[in-house]
Amino acid sequence: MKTAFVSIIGRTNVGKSTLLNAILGEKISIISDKPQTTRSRIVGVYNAQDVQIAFLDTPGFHRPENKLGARMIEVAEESIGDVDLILFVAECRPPAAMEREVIKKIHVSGLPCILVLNKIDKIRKDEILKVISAYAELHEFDSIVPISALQRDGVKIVLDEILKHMEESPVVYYPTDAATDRSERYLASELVREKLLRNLREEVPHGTAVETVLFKDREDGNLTEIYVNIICERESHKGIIIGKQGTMLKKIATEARGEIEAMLGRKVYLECRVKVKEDWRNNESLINEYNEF
Ligand SMILES: Nc1nc2c(ncn2[C@@H]2O[C@H](COP(=O)(O)OP(=O)(O)OP(=O)(O)O)[C@@H](O)[C@H]2O)c(=O)[nH]1
Ligand SMILES: [Mg+2]
Repeated sequence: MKTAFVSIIGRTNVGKSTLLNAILGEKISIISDKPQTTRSRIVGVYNAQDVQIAFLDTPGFHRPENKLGARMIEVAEESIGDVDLILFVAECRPPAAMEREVIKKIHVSGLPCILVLNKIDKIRKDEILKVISAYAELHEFDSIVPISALQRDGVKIVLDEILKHMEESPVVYYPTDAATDRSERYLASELVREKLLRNLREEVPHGTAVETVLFKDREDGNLTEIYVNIICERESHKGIIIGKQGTMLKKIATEARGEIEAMLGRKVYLECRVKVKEDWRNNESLINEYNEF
């Protein structure tokens, strides 16, 4: 077997989780158009004949405005450490200060690094070469691959590049039939959080967390009962999340239930309660209670 641990790092919102899901052909990590979607490190396992790649999807680099953000950055920085290879994902445009800072960290680590320039569907073809040479001046990347994770364009090339860096290993680190190290219980809470991010605006979704309080298969067979708490920061946010006559919460729960059913392959009963915890994103113990880092 050939195995490798690969960290996917980069600024927030560049498409790291979209790339992971595209590589795996399965939704492991949640995605949204808002920054700071991924909050903790999540392992996605790619299994093929004689090959296992454990990808670490990580929170995106950003300027933190609270203790939760600072913790997320720590998680991202730690992910640059003990791996075989780094996939540095950036949008395909000239490198800005944030990208230069991340490159410094990569440089210090001394690890091999593939630069993935994402979202090429949004720019003109002749721009791509300019961006590649701007990046090539900053660091000796092992390779630079322009892709569109959204359109699955170039994803296979990324995999081929990773395969070049893999070595024989006497041990396999993850079961060969599982695509992630996370429980269904955790993935269910993440899917609810994704729907909060997709349906709500401004500060409201960023101040939410989701905890699964009960996850139980009914004895008669095909139904899983899931009870979750949606935590938000303010009483006024609670009103927005529930919406007029409960319409918003119903929409969020219906969308989440559909995806959880697809993931589990069975019917789901999902109940969501909304709770307020003032300013929990600045409270260490609440941050640890509501997140599995
Ligand atoms: N146009 C375009 N959009 C993309 C592409 N890849 C991802 N996106 C979009 O970019 C946004 C962010 O994607 P994510 O995968 O959540 O980004 P991320 O880097 O994981 O973000 P964080 O978890 O916040 O760090 C979503 O709206 C995606 O649909 C792409 O190739 N092209
Ligand atoms: Mg992400």
